[in-house]
Amino acid sequence: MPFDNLKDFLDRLEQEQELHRVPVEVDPKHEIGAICRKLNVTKGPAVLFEKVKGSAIPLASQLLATNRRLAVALECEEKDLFSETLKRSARQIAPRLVRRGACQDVVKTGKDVDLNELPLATNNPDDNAPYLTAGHVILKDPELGYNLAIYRMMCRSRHEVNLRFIPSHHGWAFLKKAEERGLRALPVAVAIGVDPAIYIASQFEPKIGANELAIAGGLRNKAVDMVKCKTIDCEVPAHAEIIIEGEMKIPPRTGDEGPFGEFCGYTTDKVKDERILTIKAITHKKRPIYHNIWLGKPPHEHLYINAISYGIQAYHDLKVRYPAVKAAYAPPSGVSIKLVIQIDSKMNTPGMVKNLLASTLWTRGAMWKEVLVVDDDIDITNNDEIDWAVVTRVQAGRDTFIVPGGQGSRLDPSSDEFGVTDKLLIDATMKRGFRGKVAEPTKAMMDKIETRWNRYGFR
Ligand SMILES: Cc1cc2nc3c(=O)[nH]c(=O)nc-3n(C[C@H](O)[C@H](O)[C@H](O)COP(=O)(O)O)c2cc1C
Ligand SMILES: [Mn+2]
Repeated sequence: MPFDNLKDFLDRLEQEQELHRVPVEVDPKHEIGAICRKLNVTKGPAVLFEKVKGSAIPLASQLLATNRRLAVALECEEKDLFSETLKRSARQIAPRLVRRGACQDVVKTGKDVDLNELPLATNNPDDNAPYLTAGHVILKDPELGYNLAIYRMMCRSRHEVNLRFIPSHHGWAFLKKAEERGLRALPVAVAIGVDPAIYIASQFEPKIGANELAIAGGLRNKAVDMVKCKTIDCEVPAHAEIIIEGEMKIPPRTGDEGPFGEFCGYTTDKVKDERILTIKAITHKKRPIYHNIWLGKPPHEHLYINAISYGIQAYHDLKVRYPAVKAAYAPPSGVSIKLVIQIDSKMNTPGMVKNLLASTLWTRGAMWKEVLVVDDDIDITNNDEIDWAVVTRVQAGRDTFIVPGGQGSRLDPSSDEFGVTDKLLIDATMKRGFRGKVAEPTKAMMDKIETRWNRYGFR
């Protein structure tokens, strides 16, 4: 059964002993961020801060910060996360319009709009201001349809935030379309606190015009119900906890944004001139829950979700040319610029892996800085196994390649100011002449002990 809203998901997490409630008051400035950092390092539970200083609204964080919780969100086994997400994201179910939504139980417009009523966190010490990090931005265009993606927002005042559209992401293209159509403003709807399928779908990067809300429908196997916004021409998930309705003027007004602790683990030192979103309405449930995403030094949840969503994208790009590709994963410690590809070892024909490695350079916006290909006995979600494959199956002179000075991510602080970086490609598969035979119990024996596990007294 799909989750109908964030509260449903929190209830399930609580049943699974994956949610911790904090009853004492916490400070959204730095204290919540420090607790999130510790929970990331210790692989602790999701957390609901019931009393946040300065706000009447509780704050949930760390929702999907482990593969275990991702598996709870997708109601599958942890070991099937990649294959299930691949299968379900391909089966798209379009959102449908409904007349009423609990997200509009309370409506505040005009002078009543006050972002300070939300428990916006300042997660890291160098962040310039409180940031809204879990705003699911929904844009609509007559030709392109809907787009769903999380874009961070820096709080500027009671009714203004900076909204960061980068050229490689779709918000930018939707704004350009609105400009071409001669609109005087781009309507921007922001949903905070949604069913985890929508959160996960927001991190898919299908080509422009593809609808991430339909991917969410596929992931949850049920259409997302949408209601019309109160003040702008857009629709939002009816079950969301909180909705922000706003407009980006055309041409946009801009203002300083940053510094901010980025997903790659570093604070960008640059303050950038970014677009400003003017908020026309805030609507919410009667007793809403706010959602915060902590970003900074890995590990953190953004990287766990993108490990799968970006892995699936690379998989689709490569599978058409290389049928041997079985799965792809962007390990969280590799901050979305490291890719691990698993191949069907029986199909490892001479030279194929080298061609495959070279072909990865253009996938996912050419962001990859390190790419490994491994055999199908390697669990690509497990760094221990990946390291083992590298150290026992690679001869560096023969199996690694460097592509000097390629285009990569500007957020990698070791690249130059244009994001130019060397790329490391590693064939970590067993090649002809490999002398090892893996020492482990048979599959039959492993299956047998699995069925007896409780009888041995293990949990
Ligand atoms: C917490 C968080 C903050 C993000 N902030 C931004 C941002 O400010 N700008 C951006 O372009 N992408 C940001 N992203 C990444 C996008 O949400 C993600 O790449 C998405 O799939 C882009 O979708 P699009 O191709 O439809 O634009 C963020 C992701 C997360 C989880
Ligand atoms: Mn998109």
